[in-house]
Amino acid sequence: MQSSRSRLIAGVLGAAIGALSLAAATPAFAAGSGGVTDDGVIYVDHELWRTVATPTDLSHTRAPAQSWDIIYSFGGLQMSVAEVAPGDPGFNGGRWQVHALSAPNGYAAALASGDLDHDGVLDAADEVRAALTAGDLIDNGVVKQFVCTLNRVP
Ligand SMILES: [Ca+2]
Repeated sequence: MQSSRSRLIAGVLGAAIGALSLAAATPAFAAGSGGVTDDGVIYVDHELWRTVATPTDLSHTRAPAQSWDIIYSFGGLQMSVAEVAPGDPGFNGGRWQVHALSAPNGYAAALASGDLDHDGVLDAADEVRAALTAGDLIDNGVVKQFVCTLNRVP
């Protein structure tokens, strides 16, 4: 009797913790960051891609982490950067986890440590990771999950 009560309490606590983490992910979406990028345009490996159709918000699903690809969102500092595009090895069919980035030392510092090809913008995932490694970008975690395909901008 006692142990089944303990299991019940553990289950309730687990559900509460799950609800809390979902709540933490919700405000950015509710605040109208619904567009991942300005104009739905995004960098992948130094090329511009455009999001297609209306993104489907999947913030409340519990898909395993490995079935998502990452979009790095700069919160208006520059266009977002995705780590893969359709056709790339490991592309998960347009299932995206958006990570919010911030630049604690300023955007110029992030560029200085991450803009590996010196074209004035962080336009590839390896450039974003270089700035993250240098500490000039901070990954504030997942703020949104959705499904949306990408088309290359001509
Ligand atoms: Ca660059």
